[in-house]
Amino acid sequence: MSKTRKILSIVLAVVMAFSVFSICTFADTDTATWTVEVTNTDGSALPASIPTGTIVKVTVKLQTNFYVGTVGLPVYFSEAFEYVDGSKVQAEIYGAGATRFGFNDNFDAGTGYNAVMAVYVPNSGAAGVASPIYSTATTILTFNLEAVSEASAAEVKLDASKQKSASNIGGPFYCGSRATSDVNTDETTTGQTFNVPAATTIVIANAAATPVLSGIDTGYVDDVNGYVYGIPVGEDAADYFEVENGTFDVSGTATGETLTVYDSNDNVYATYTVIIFGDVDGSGDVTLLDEEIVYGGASGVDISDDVVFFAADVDASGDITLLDDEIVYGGASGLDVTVNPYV
Ligand SMILES: [Ca+2]
Ligand SMILES: [Ca+2]
Repeated sequence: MSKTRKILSIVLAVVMAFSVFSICTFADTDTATWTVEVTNTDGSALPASIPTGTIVKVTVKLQTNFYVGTVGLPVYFSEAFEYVDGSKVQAEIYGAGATRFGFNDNFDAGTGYNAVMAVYVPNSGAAGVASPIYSTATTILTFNLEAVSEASAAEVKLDASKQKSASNIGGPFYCGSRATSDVNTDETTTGQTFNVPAATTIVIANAAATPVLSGIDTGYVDDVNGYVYGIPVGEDAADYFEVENGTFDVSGTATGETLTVYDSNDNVYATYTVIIFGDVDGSGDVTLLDEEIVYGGASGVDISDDVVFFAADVDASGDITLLDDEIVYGGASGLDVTVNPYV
């Protein structure tokens, strides 16, 4: 038995002892309203469908018209989800340092579901310990789940049938009620009305396979710089690349244009900047206008644009010199400029 389980067992034993003493007391006007929210981990709304591998955040809130006693909170989720180890946060219900916690991330949920079980017991000897009334919905538990397999309607839910009651005394879902904030007074653990929300259902789709962009013929993918090059002047850049597990388009064949890679769900996966060596002004060909810029760079004019600099360094030396200018001048005069000086 792990240390966590052992502590949980002790806490549960304490809870059971409470329930034995409290079973004769009913408070049928007491109402607890539970709320379950499933969001992205930053709290934003989930999209209509999430891919496997997505981490979602579950937030459980409680609102009461009574002073909150011992709480047992099982949260159920379809087997398409798995609890993310270490992700749970339990609220200090009875004041800072005045709450004893139990948590089981592998609670017996029955067929078709996994579950976590959170337990809160006031530490009656702690300074400042008091039962609160939650007059507004108050977060008492958050944890994360990972979507691990495809599902058309994966559920996250509380289960009203698990509520502790006179006829279901072993029910794990309960919230003790007190008449005052004094945690040393008797509490009732059955008889409260629980308002439990309908299950939250989530569509989990298989994650798109990772797209892989590669060059055809002289086409070259420079993943370090985010550039694509190796395209002869006057040729169509689209003919020099291909994508496995996706598609791509390219905005034009000139320095500074963009090649965009999409996954099989048509989501943008990556973008690259097109480089045509010697075409430093982005016109798509190599002319004396390009040569002027390279000559300026070789003469000490600062070329601060990384893309322009890369296209002007046609000998791949790492700086702009008169050797680059000579090559670009040749290109403007009809000679070939290498499509990839890095190979
Ligand atoms: Ca040009
Ligand atoms: Ca150079």
